[in-house]
This record gives sequence, C-alpha cells and structure tokens, in this order.
Amino acid sequence: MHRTNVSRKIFLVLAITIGIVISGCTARDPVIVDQVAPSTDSEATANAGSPARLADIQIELQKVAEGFDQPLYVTGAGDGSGRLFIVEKTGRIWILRDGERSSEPWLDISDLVSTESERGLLGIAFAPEYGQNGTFYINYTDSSGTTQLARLRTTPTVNRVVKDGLMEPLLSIEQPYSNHNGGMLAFGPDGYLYVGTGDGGSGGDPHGNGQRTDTLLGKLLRIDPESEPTSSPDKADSRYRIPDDNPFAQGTAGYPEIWATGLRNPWRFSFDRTTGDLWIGDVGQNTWEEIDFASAQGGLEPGLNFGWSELEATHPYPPDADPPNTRSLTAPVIEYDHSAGSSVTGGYVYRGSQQPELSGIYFYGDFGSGRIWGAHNEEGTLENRELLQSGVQVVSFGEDDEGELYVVDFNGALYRLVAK
Ligand SMILES: [Ca+2]
Repeated sequence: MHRTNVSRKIFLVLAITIGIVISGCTARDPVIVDQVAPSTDSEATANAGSPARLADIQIELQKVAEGFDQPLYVTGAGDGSGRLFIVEKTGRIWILRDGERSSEPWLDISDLVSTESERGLLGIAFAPEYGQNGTFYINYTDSSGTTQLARLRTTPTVNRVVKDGLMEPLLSIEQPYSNHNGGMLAFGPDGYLYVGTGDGGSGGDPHGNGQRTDTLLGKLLRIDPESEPTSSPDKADSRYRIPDDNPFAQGTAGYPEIWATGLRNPWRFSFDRTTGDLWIGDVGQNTWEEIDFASAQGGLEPGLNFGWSELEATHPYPPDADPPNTRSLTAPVIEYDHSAGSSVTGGYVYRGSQQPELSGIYFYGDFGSGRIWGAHNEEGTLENRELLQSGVQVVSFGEDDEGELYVVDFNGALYRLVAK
C-alpha cells in the first residue's frame, strides 16, 4: 500500500523467493535506535497485573471476516456501539457487527475516488463526539489524484450514509505523483485531528517536500475541525480552527496546518489511548523502515522534524550524502532494514481488557514480509521483538471501541490479534 503497483508486484515475487531462501536463516531484527522510551504507564499495568516480558509473549491472528476488496483500515466509531468499520481502497466502508457484515456499504464514494497505484479511500476518523453529533472525516484521492479531506455529518446509528449534499470539503492537497499519499486520520488526546500526508511520491523526495514548510506534503498536520473556524482575512473560507500552538500558526514561516515535518509516508500512526503517546510508522525508501515516537508526557511537542529526506531512519539520505546536522532532527525509536521487510505499517499500543498479557505493548508490522513485532517499555528501556510471521499483507492495524486490536490483510481479510 506504500509503493507503486509495479514495485509491489516485483516485491511480491522477491518476497516469495527470499522467503524460501531465508526461512532457515535469521533476518536482521529491528533495532532500538534511540534512548527515548515511551512513558511508563503504571496505572494501566497495575490494572492489567504484572506485564509479561516480550520473550514470554506469543500471539496469533484469528480471522474475523473476509471477502473485502482491498481493505486497508479498520476502526470502531468510539460510540460504544461495538461496530467495526472496514475501509476499502476502492471507496467503500462496511460495518461489521458481531461478525456479521452489513448487506450494503455504510458509505460508498467509489464514484469520487481514484484508485490507481496508492490512491484511494485511505482513512477515516470519527469525531470524539460522534455518538452525539454524527460527525466523521475521510481522506481520499479524487479523480484528479488530489488528496481531499472532507467532513460528513450523519445520524450516529445510521446503517447507510448518503453522501450527496452532506460532504463538506475541508482541505485539498495536490499530489505530484500517484504514490505516498499518506491518508491516516486520527484524533489526538488534545481533541485535534491529525492528518498524515506523504511526501508527494515518486522516489527520494525529488522536490524536497519533507523538509519544506511551504508545502503540506511530507507532514503530520493538525487542525481543530470541531470548533469554530479560525477567522482571519486570509482564512475567510476556512472550515476548521488552527490550534494556537501549531508551529506555524501565524502562517508566516510555513503552513499553519503543519504540526510535524520530515515524514516520507506516515501511512499509519496512532495515539496510545491511555498515555496519549504518538507512534508513527514512516515507510522507508530503499533500505530502512522506521517507527517514530513522540511522548505525551508534558504534552505532545509541536514542530518535531522526523528527518526525511535528509535521513532515511537514522542514515544519511541519499546514502552517499554527508550526515546532516541532526541536532534538530528526531530520530526513530526503532528501525529495520529490508532483510526484515519492505514497508512498515504502524500499529497500536494494546489497551484492551481481554488480552491482559498484551497490555502496554505496541504492535506494528510490515506490509511486504508480513512480520509483526511488539515493542514495550520495560523498566525505562524499550524492548522490541518479532512476535509473528503472519503470512498476510499487513496493510493496517486497528482498534475497536474496547481497545481490542485487529490486523487488516490487504488481500481481503480481517483478523483479531490475540495472545496465544
Ligand atoms: Ca525519519
């Protein structure tokens, strides 16, 4: 879901070949590359009993549903209804309730969406008050390949959303190439909507978008779409508010929507629902995949620069470049090279109740290799360990309302991630 179709097909062939070759060998495990460890969550761990070390953890995937068309995301609505919403790249969203899939799509915008390469309906976020106000947000590429962020309002319990006349465009971002469109949407602990954008695509960030502040590409954006819009002469048509502490809130040194810079394709990111910590899976170029992290202790820090395209994970980019001045760059907390995978998929910290031994573990995976790893703060040190060779195309993880975790297989199935 992160590269062109052509390269994906090539990769799949390679993966099959390599899978055979390395089955008896040890691929290089991801490594911890920074001393910044996630905040210890003593309350949650206390509630869950003594957390097991990762060496004691075994997980498996249990199939929940199948037959979806290029599914790439799953989430609950946060309304306590117990429903799961499965997003298909082609523009449809289905409801799964008690394992039963809705007979019709809950939302169908397939007539609006371009789907070639990495384009499509890529993300959805339900407003924190969705159960009361029925507001949700979607991120898709339109028929021109332009990224569109839109708001929809419906009744919270509706079984089928009629989009016509209800879609409110919030933000458009022109895409110079068909890949690296980001697409993830999530509300943070501050109640603001975070929007992942890729660097615009091609390869190697040819326009330097990751480090530029005069483009919304290669960023994590942050807006407040649930409050009264920012009113200023040049924002007369704005349909959202700019948080006051966005790094360029005044709009003079960069776009006011920018919250973090230096990202290549932050395909999936999440907030720890207990601590508020931010975890980002930023897809690498040719060699290194990375997990970025921002602690919520003391508040999430605006203006972090995650390095791309001066760095690919912790390594100078291009590889023959001199090391950049890294003092102002935020290094990933985990990186792995392409002996272990090809395209990282950021996941979630498990905060559910049904798998207490998994509590506090951050799960992430790789789209190409199907591996799933766990990372965990063990007495101030980040532990990291491969937990499963899943055999599926791990395109996304997702949480239901109760914090139970799911894995989306781009081949069409939905799995629940459980302790074995
Ligand atoms: Ca980086």
